[in-house]
Amino acid sequence: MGKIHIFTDADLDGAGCIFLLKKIYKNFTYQVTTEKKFREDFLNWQLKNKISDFDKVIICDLNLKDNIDMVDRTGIEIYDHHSEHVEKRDQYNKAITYLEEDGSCTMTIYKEHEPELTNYQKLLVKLINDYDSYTLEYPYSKPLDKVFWSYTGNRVEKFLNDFGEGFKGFNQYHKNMLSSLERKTKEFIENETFYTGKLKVSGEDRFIISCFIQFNPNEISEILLKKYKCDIALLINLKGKSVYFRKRKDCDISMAKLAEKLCDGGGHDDAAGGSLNDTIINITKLLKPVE
Ligand SMILES: [Mn+2]
Repeated sequence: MGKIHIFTDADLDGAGCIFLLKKIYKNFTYQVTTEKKFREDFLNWQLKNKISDFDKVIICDLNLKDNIDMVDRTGIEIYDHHSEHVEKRDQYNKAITYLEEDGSCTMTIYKEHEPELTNYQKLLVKLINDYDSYTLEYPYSKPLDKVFWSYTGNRVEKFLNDFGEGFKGFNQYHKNMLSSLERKTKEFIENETFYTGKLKVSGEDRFIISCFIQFNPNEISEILLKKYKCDIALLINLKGKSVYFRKRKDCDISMAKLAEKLCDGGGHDDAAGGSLNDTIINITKLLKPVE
């Protein structure tokens, strides 16, 4: 087997893809990127590498809807599950594509190759899929995502070290981290100032809840949506100059589309992100502190 290089997304699902591809291909190089950084990373990689020198170049869990022209090349294999990308699968001519509306890209790869896994490893795949689809059927999937984001440096390697043999529960380090995060989140919800107001989206007034954050956006937004009975949570990370959106489950607006419209972002229907810009700042000016 020749050389393989993989580009994967920076989140838990992207790590799950590497976990499965290791069962399928054993040896490869990989790099972690994001939907936003992909174009630049892929072009930079090509300054030093030629696709034809590789047996294949695999790209997984990245919504390439705006980059199809760049990646539709012989020798490239693409796995993805983002609906906006799947919708455009007919635009590919040369690349081999596995574009399916699965709960996660990890599941897309699993279904395509069905690698031999132990029961613990199958459970890991289920948890990643449960988390990425935000079905949250299993109590361990959310904590698993938190453990993943708690890693510093090379998260994928650390994740593979801890869970390469599958999910056998959390170790003491994971448990300590999770309880400290829980404490921090609780304190944040109790003490932080939140802002609320109405924003017209798709012709209707939507109730927004907003705050500044630096950690745990998924959980904090969920708590806020419930507590303040709002449609959309808009969380702003000033340090990271980024914005995070999450909607309540039965709200009919796609956060991916909203993020794209407001701040050149993207993601999923339930949650999405983008960069902090003037549009977002102007929206926050309309919001008032919750009393
Ligand atoms: Mn994914």
